[in-house]
Amino acid sequence: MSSNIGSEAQAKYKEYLDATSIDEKIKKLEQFLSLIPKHKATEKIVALNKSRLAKLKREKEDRKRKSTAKVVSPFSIKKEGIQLIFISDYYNPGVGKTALLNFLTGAAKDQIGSFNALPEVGIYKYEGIGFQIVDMPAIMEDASKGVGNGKEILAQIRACDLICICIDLTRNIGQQLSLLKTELSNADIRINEEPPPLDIEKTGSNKIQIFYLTKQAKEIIDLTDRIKEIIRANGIVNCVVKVNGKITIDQVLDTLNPSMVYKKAILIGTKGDLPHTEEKFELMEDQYSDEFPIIIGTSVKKAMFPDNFGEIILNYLEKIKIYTMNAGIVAEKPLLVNKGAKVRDVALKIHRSFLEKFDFATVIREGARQERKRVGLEYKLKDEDIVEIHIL
Ligand SMILES: Nc1nc2c(ncn2[C@@H]2O[C@H](COP(=O)(O)OP(=O)(O)OP(=O)(O)O)[C@@H](O)[C@H]2O)c(=O)[nH]1
Ligand SMILES: [Mg+2]
Repeated sequence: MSSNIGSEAQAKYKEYLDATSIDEKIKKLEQFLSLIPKHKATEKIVALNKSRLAKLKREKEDRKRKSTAKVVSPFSIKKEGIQLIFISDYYNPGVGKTALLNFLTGAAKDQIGSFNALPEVGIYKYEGIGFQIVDMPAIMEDASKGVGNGKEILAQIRACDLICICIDLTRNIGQQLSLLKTELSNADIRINEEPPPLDIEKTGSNKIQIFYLTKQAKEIIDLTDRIKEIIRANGIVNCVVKVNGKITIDQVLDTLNPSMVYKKAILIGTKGDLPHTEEKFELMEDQYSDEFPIIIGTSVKKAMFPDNFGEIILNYLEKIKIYTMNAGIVAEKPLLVNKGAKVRDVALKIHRSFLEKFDFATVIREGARQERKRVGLEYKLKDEDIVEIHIL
C-alpha cells in the first residue's frame, strides 16, 4: 500500500484485511477511508476502497434479505395442543375432510365441496380440551416426490400428534389406503409402528460391537455380519449396537436413517349414510384392524360421529387428564400428561418453581379407597386425578 496514506490508515487497512465478519470489514474499511488524506495521489485508492465498501454493504443487505425472506410455508401449521391431521387421497368429489372439519369445529364451511389447495384449521372441543384439527390438501400420487405440494404437506404430517386417514367408504378402500401408505412410507413416516428395539451409539473405539440384550434379540445373532456390513456401508466404523428385541435388516436401515419418524394413525370412514357403506365399513374393520387399532365410521349428513372421540384419541395417544386445584378450586380445563406421569411431571408443567419449592401434594381420586391423599413428587397419577401442589 502506498506510503501516501499514513501509518494510522495503513494499520486500519490491515485490520480490515484481518476482519472475519462483514460488519467488521465494513467498519474497518469506513475507518480506513476516513483516515486517508484526500488528494490526487490517493484518489485511486479511495475509489477502489469505496467500491469495495459498496460491495460489502450490498452483500450485507443481500444476506439480510435472504434470512428474512425465509417465508413460513402456508402448509406449516403451528401446533397448539394436540394436533390431528386429516389426510386423504385426491379425488373428485373429495373424501369429506373439510365437511368433517366443519362438523367438528365449525371451521371452513364455505370450503366444503371445493378442492382445498391450502390447509384449513379448526379446534375440536372436548371436556375443556381443545384439539387442533388440520384439514390438509389431498395427497396426490408421488406427493413424496413433490407433486401437489406433497413435500410441504408431508413435512407437516411429520410433526403432528395423530394422523387421521380419511377414507371415502363409497370408493375402493384398498386403493385409497395403498396410495396414502406408499406416500407416507416414501416420506420416511412409519405409521402405527414402534421404533425398532435397537440403539446405535457412536463410540471412540475403532470397531462395531453388537450386544444382544434379550432372549428375542439373541434369535437374530446370525445376522451379526450383515448388520455390521450395513452399518459400515453407512459410514459408521465405530459404534456400540444394543439390540433389545427381534429386529429385521430393514429396521436396522430405519434406525440408521435420521429422518425416520414414527406416528400414530387412525382410519376414519366417511359418507357412512350412502348406500353400501355399512358393508364397506365392516370390510375395512375386518381387513385393517391389525394395522389400525382405531377405525371409526362417520357421516356428516347423518351427524354420525363417536361422542367420545376426544377420549378415544387421548387413550390412543396414551395421555391422561389431570385437574389442578388451587385453594380448593378445581380448574375447568385439564392438563394433559403422559400415562404413567408422576406429581413431579405436573409440577413441572405448571411452573418450574413448583418443582423447586415443592412441599407436598394433595391428590383427590374419586372412587379410591382413600379419596384424598397427601403425596410426594414420585406419586404416580391416574386419569382424572385432582392435584393440589403445596409449595414451601
Ligand atoms: N352423503 C354425504 N356426502 C358427504 C359427506 N361428507 C362430505 N360429503 C360430500 O362430499 C363432497 C366432498 O366433501 P369435502 O369435505 O369438500 O371433501 P374434501 O376431502 O375436503 O375434498 P378436497 O378438499 O377436495 O380434498 C362434498 O360435496 C360433501 O358435501 C357425508 O357424510 N355424506
Ligand atoms: Mg377440503
